[in-house]
Amino acid sequence: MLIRKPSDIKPSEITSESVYLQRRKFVAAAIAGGLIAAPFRIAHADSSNPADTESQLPPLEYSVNPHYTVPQKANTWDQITHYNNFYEFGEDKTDPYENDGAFVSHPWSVTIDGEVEKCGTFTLEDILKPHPLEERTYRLRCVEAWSMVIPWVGFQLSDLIKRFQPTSAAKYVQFTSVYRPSQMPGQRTGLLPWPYIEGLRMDEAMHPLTFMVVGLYGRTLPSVDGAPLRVMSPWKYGLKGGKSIVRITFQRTQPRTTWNVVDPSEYGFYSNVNPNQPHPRWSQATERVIGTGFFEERKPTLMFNGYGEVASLYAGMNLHRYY
Ligand SMILES: Nc1nc2c(c(=O)[nH]1)N[C@H]1C(S)=C(S)[C@@H](COP(=O)(O)O)O[C@H]1N2
Ligand SMILES: [Mo]
Repeated sequence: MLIRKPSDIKPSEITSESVYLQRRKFVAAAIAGGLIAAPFRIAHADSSNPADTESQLPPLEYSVNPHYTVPQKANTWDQITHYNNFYEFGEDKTDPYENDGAFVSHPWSVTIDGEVEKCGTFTLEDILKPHPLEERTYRLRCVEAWSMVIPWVGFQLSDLIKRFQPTSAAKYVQFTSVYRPSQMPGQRTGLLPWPYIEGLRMDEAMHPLTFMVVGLYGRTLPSVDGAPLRVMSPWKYGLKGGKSIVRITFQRTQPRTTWNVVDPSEYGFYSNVNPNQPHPRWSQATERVIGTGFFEERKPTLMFNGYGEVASLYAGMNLHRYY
């Protein structure tokens, strides 16, 4: 995602997608050939076993929800934690795991405010207490046309919303990510307007697929994936899933979400996965499947990322206008 205005960027700084992909493939080939140490495993492996220091993350108590699985094999722990978008730590996919060393996600508190009966600031423990955790394996499709399959641990957002009782005026939910420049080097730059803001329409937030994530592969969520709490609506592009959430605000009006503010022509509020709605600078018809080796697999992108059950949320809406 190019975020600076083209006029601010020296031609020498621009990496075209194809050059970028070639570079990645060179790196992949070098790793496969044993030239350099693997920063993550290239081929699909049976790896729920983290190989790095985050294997120290505490295991969680949860049950597997058999309702939410996908036929594809899940990506490995190392792939899911070494190829991230988390601009608070920098722009490149490897920046989060390189730059997250100072980040502290415990203790944590979350403010619930706006059009809601039970507003206040709560410890993460109080937020989580009534919710049994479950594992759901979801597809993740980034707007940049790559995808992964990820076994998250968490709970349904609708259960949290019901607890806090939004008023009838609440039509949208806004998620605010943490602002902590001392621990997040990307926030010491103007990479994005901080803090990162995302949001959903109320019916999208209440949809059973919308998940509050606190874990990965049965362990506490690594910071690179949005510790300690992040949101996930798997039929939307990954950018809708705000990480490290500190505030949940119920609103009458549509939130001003970060990427939409940065470039409204490229990133819509809805950001539903839609192979028929190209990004202005690339097609969304297919996606690179992360972790499929040197000849990285490309597969067709499915409407709503394959989660067709959400279609009724958008009945009668022009999805080209509301992209
Ligand atoms: N706070 C915050 N949340 C964020 C982002 C970010 O930069 N900052 N990036 C988004 C994007 S573009 C994607 S694709 C997903 C990536 O999630 P993952 O790194 O856990 O795979 O996180 C989303 N949530
Ligand atoms: Mo993304």
